Amino acid sequence: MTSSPTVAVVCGSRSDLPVLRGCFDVLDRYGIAWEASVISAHRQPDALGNYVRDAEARGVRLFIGAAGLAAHLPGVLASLTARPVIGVPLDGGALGGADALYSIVQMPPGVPVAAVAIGSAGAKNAAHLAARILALSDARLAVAVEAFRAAQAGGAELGVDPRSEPGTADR
Ligand code: RP5
Repeated sequence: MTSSPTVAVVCGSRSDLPVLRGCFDVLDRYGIAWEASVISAHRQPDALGNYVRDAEARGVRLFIGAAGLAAHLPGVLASLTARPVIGVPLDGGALGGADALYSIVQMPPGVPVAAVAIGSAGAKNAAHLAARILALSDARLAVAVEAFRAAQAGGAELGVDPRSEPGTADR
């Protein structure tokens, strides 16, 4: 690879890709160049090391690692690079993603991973957090982040009547 994206998204399996759709959409919305790869920390550890070294050399500034089950991928990414790593726990097994969340969030001191929520919400927030980190040194991105916050703030609804919402009685 010769291109130089800003963000590298790595997931542990092709089966993880569908839930990451929101991550890619948000990165696109901010105009952040990204690339995605499928490299398992358990199944292809040497390939992961080679990839991170190559990505850094090409100018990748931040890594997003997404994995389910015993989700060591984000932590191994953080062991291979000094650049920020955001970990997305995925719901891939009997424990509903709590297994991946604990794996990602319980990093030893000195090897930090920023953990986001399980599944698609976390996938989107990984991209939003990446934008906020990169915006610290990117004025265009800082404007885009503030524009998103302003648009989101416009969604408040005052004086709603919950009894008029369909299906609320069943919840
Ligand atoms: C993890 O194991 C992957 O990130 C995936 O979430 C899970 C299952 O992988 P596959 O068996 O679908 O390849 O490493």
